Amino acid sequence: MTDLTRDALGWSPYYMTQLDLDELETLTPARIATVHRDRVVGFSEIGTLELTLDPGITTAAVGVGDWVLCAPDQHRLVRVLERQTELTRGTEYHTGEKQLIAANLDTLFVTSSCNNDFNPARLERYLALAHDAMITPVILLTKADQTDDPDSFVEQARALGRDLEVVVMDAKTDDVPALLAAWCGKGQTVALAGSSGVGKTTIANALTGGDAATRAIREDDARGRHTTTGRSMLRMQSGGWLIDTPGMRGLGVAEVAYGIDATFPEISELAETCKFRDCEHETEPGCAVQAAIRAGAVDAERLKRFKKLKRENQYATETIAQARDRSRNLGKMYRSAIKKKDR
Ligand SMILES: Nc1nc2c(ncn2[C@@H]2O[C@H](COP(=O)(O)OP(=O)(O)O)[C@@H](O)[C@H]2O)c(=O)[nH]1
Ligand SMILES: [Mg+2]
Repeated sequence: MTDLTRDALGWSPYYMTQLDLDELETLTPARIATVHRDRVVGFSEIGTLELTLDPGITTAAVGVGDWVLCAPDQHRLVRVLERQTELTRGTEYHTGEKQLIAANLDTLFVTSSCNNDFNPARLERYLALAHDAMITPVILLTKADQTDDPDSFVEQARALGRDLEVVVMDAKTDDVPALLAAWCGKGQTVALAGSSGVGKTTIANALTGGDAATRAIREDDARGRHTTTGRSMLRMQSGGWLIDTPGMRGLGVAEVAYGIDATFPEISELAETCKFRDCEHETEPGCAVQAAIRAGAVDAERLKRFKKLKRENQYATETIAQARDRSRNLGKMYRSAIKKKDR
């Protein structure tokens, strides 16, 4: 891919200020488009670069969407720049490591359909992950053509947040790029999250003008082995970038307490005014949340889901903390064993 400016790739002062003068003169910024097991592909002002990693940088430490500095003559990736946002999943319970899904996203399209797939708890989970990462969530409701009452789905979706943007569509026949233009302009980066079958690939294809589903597979076939993680950054026709990852289904929540509060602002704000700091919002005296439920200002179902998500997050957060302790101790043990051997 050629003739791309840094701005077109999503560059901003946030990244620029991380460079010192020397780096500015000698290194080239590139945005990671694909991560393979042993090397990565980046887009830059001077074209597409195949990069090998300096010792100390693993493909686990660099993700699709990352801004990096590289020495293009040597095809060398030197440094990963600090991310503006990172979407992670907390699945690596044995090590406590968070797995990066996408770096430097501006918008997460949380996708569901106007049918049985519509599940408030699942949508709130994605909203919590997005809010926690400071990524703007937008709810996309597909299959508007398969219901008599798309408005009721829109209404239910809007109730899942404050000032939450909701876009309803028939992804197969509507002008999807026009409907999503506000988030897909030059240099903007988006990703699609949602269950299998809701229309993510259909929307991705409409935005990129290509066949996103088959592209990743072809990359594998060409080499005769599975060399990609299946994650890549695709250019949208509107000038933005779509990060296409298979890791967007069934995300667990961990260490996203802030994001959960931000997803349920009507509850978390009231909770501050409860009589007891550790109020469980059940039968305690002076509970502002229960009072609001009685007054009809807060949805009792939202409270149930808020509490459930909090519990899940707390459990996962503790499990991860324990795993981190364990692997830290294990590391200490190995190091002291090696020292003893060397002596
Ligand atoms: N009727 C209708 N079908 C849709 C819509 N969006 C997607 N589909 C169909 O739903 C199926 C699953 O879509 P796909 O994009 O593969 O979903 P993904 O698993 O989320 O990537 C395909 O057969 C699509 O053609 C829509 O808005 N309306
Ligand atoms: Mg798909």
